[in-house]
Amino acid sequence: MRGVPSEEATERVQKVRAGTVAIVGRPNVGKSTFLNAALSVELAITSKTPQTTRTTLLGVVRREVDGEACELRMLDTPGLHDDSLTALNKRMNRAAREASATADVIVLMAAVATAASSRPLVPHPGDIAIARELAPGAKVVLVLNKVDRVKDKARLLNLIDAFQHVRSFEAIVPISALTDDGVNRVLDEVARLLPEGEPAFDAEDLTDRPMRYFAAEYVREQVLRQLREEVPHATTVSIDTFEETDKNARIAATIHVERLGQKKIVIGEGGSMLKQIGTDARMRIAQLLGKPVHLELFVRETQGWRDNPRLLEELGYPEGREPPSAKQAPRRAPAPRSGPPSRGTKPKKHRRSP
Ligand SMILES: Nc1nc2c(ncn2[C@@H]2O[C@H](COP(=O)(O)OP(=O)(O)O)[C@@H](O)[C@H]2O)c(=O)[nH]1
Ligand SMILES: [Mg+2]
Repeated sequence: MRGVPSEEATERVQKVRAGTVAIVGRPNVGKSTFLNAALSVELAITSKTPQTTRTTLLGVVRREVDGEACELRMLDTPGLHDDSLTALNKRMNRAAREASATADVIVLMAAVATAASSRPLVPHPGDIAIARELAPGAKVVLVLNKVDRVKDKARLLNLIDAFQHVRSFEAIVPISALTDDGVNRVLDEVARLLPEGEPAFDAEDLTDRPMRYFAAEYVREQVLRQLREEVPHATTVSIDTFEETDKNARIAATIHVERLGQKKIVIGEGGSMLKQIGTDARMRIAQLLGKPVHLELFVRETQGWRDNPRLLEELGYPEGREPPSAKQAPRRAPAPRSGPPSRGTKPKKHRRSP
């Protein structure tokens, strides 16, 4: 027999939604910029060079939508591109396809072109191909990014219409990831499509990748931003030592390139380029770690690493990656401020770089 209802029974049970969200699209449309805007943290590396992102990166976004607590496990993916070039390109495309095949919701990102205002806006053929290849039953939100480039927003209607002829979308949201316009709307639309389920991550977790992964990525980001043409594509970074105390961190990293000429470019006149890369990367790593960083860089010629399966494994580009799970990570990057990342209160120290 039951007496007075217990406190637990009378407490309102809040529904929880949780799931994975794959961000897919062509290279350079702004997928990583969008992830960073969603997190309010510059976690992922971004640059003007296509194929900046080479591995999937998880960022955990929490928000309350319609009175329900939601955990969005967002997966930034490499851009889908022609992969006839190297084994690395094949692995990048495979990572993106695996993420979209296993995700609960897909964010298909396309960017508006900088077409003359007299010409109608049309989708890039690559966007159409990707939209067609997504599973017919998949829940897809189409995000049209870079609308800051279009003054007359009515021009977007033609673009939206063209996409709707290809497949059905749960929602279509025009945004500017760069100016953080419309990002919240995408997150709300996506959250509503997530299944009911338990959160997989602790409230303070931002990602499942360890800090040394970001240290390597932030060095590579500076190579991408400061050098042109073939050097960024031929570059990868490995961490030799990573020692962290309460007060600071000491990191030694090697920048691998494929040829002697590239090595000379990365080092620069009297070591000036390497010095600049080191200074900028160190600041970025220190920001995420929240403590001073001592960074030592080496440059090495590692011939043919992009086509060598053993070297690709060693350098952090595995054949396939398991879908994210809370158990996977030995050490996670901490959220760089107290409490779970919430939108709307962007701390100054995580300002976007130009
Ligand atoms: N104008 C404009 N540029 C953007 C926007 N979002 C991203 N970008 C730029 O597009 C380039 C590629 O961005 P990134 O996020 O690395 O693209 P990804 O390859 O799809 O991950 C970078 O130079 C970004 O600054 C946007 O909303 N508007
Ligand atoms: Mg990217």
